[in-house]
Amino acid sequence: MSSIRNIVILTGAGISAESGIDTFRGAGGLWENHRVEDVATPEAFARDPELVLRFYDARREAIQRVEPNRAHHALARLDAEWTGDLLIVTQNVDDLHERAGARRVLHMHGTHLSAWCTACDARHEWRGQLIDRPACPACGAVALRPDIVWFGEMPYRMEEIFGALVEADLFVSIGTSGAVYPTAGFVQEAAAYGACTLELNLEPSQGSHLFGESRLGPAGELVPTFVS
Ligand code: BJW
Repeated sequence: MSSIRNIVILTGAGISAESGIDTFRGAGGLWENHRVEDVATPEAFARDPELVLRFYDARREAIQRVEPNRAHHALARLDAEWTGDLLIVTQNVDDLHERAGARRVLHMHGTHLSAWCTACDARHEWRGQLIDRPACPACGAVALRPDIVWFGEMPYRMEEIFGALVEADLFVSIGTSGAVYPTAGFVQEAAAYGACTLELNLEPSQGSHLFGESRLGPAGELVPTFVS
């Protein structure tokens, strides 16, 4: 690692699996027989807001009952100790990186613990339910939705992410299937600008062949070994 100064780490649902949160596309990845692609869209919310809000209320409640695992703690240690640039870009909408102590975390797909008012654009920390259609604390409109990036919407802070990928000496992808864009393209972007690339995943992702190195196994074992 001696020539490495700038690190970008991408995390996906697999890093939280050992905390007890189901991944999206593995066993248990369906919710009441709905695929994530059928509930995580603005069209699904317009068509059946009750279904979508019930889905997110259940997930918001579930993530507050689980704890960070060894992989989250290992990354938090790296974050605390690494003196170069480091950015943990997570697709996850839980707060397990932060609860493990990581500070340099960017939630590109939003977070369960925030509600977004589509009337006045305010964001509010939110731990309870949305199914009762509460009013926005800022403007009073009944226009709150989960602060989650759905299919067809632009992920958050893309400019910052691409800036970090261009500068990265090392890009590490942990626990993500490579089935969703734009994240599936990050490895090629980083490699094109000269980064070494490493995948840590339970099984080969869709873009596994694009990585310089791929290590297979549970994140709770692979990530502490990588960090030490
Ligand atoms: C373990 C493990 C253990 C298990 N240890 N590992 C056609 C072609 C190309 C693109 C498109 C297309 N049609 C539409 C698109 C774009 C679309 C897209 O990608 N669709 C695909 C389905 C094809 N993308 C979008 O719409 C995105 N926006 C966009 O593209 O804007 C335009 C743009 C253009 C250019 C630049 C920038 C932007 C938005 C995507 C929003 C995704 N939202 C979701 C839902 C939010 C969360 C929620 O509802 O709760 O985000 S979908 C869902 O998938 C979630 C995740 O963040 C995301 C990725 O899933 P992830 O994390 O990879 O989980 P899994 O389950 O897929 O994989 C888990 C992995 O872990 C597996 O590999 C396991 O093996 C592994 N694992 N246990 C280690 N213990």
